[in-house]
Amino acid sequence: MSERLSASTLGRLAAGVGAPQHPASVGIVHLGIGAFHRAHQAVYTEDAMAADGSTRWGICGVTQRSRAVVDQLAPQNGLYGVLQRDAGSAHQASVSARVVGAVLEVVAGVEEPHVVVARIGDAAVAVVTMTVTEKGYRRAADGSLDTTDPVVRSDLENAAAPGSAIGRLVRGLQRRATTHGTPITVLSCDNLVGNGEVVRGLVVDFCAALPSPEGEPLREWIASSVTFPSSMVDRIVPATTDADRDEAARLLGLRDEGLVVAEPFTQWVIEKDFAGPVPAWHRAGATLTADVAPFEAVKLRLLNATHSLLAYTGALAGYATIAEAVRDERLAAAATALMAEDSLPTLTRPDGLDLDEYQRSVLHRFANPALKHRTTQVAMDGSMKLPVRLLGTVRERLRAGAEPRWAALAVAAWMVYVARGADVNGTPLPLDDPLADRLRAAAAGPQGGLVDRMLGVREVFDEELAESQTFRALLQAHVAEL
Ligand code: CS2
Repeated sequence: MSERLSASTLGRLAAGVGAPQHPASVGIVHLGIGAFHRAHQAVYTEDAMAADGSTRWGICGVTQRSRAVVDQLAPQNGLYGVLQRDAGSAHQASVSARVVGAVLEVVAGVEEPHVVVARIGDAAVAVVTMTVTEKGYRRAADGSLDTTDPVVRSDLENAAAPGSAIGRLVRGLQRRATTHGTPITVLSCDNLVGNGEVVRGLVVDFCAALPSPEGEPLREWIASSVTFPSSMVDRIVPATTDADRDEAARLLGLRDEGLVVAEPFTQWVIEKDFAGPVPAWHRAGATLTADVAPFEAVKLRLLNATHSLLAYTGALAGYATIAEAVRDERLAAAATALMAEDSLPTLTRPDGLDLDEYQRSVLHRFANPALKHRTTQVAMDGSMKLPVRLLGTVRERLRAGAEPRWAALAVAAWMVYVARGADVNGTPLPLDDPLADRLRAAAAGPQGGLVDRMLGVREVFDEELAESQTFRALLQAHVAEL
């Protein structure tokens, strides 16, 4: 049994493993320190510090609900490894490892909400980044803040112990506003359309729901001192397994409970709208631009949409991983057609991006057999993901008089996934979704009425989609075939 990775054992790190930076202080608070943040923004931040020699961009990572990441990282002084898995040549996958030191603190949000508020309120902190997943924003069906949500309600009433991501953020901003008032940048890194605008809107909703002597001055301060740039993030980061940790122990020479695994590809496009200083992310490979929207649409509608198609059709067909699903010729053909026939006509080409090459690269990345990205992992939270990655395409194609056949296949496969709850071999498929009970209730009943019942779930399908005869007919034909 090898020793555990930490500041005191770092000297024993195996030769050839990339060594970490040592930031001197915290300059970023990150809400939602899951595997994705550790393999993406934290790596860019570490590389940015290495590029310009700055040491002020240590990260204070906050867990949303569980304290698992605190238990993984606190005994390791925030250090963790990133295992990069390349598909490699036909015979040999290759793997490389580095240790990242950008995370200086990890806070369990549920246990220490006051620490989160104080950290966001700290004048040395200039950036809050967020990966709280689609459901973590607690939006109502119309996209506004769900003020009927009990956690949001409690955050509105009680300033001391906020439990929602938006509550923590706004209470931290309030601390800044009422102490030193130093401007700050809030940067969402979740897969949402216009994620910066979304967060700004939710923050404004939160302020508006506060009693006006409290909410109004806060809203004004935020309008003048906080920016909400949008950003597009991309890197495939499957859930870490025990086998990954065992392999990392051999590679690092030290045991690492905070390990994350990722593909070689990584991309970050950030809207250049900062309220104060930010790390030199552009020197670490990030693209700063005036308009993120075209990049974001390309990523959501080509990559994420196709991911969901492969996840539902693949899981139903009994494939455990995305790489296995995309090796099935019929599924690969459907994925290719979804991108080329349905998504592509809705996209504007971002400067410097070749969209044909992009589509090929998506399939190539999905086919990486070393990643073992589970279809059921991508299938999670379908009710939150489908509207963002598929239904926009469906709506626009229908309006253009076209039949979004392949996007409809993805949606139909999701409906069947929910209804059947098992793959072709009878192996159960988990329904991990905040609306799980509602979806199960809608799916129950004869298969003939499945599409109608599912289209009635207003949190997912608006009236326009639910009433489209074309969409309904496409879904019915696919469900009958699946
Ligand atoms: C995936 C994404 O789980 C999912 O829904 O589609 O997490 C995907 O791997 C990332 O967005 C890639 O950047």
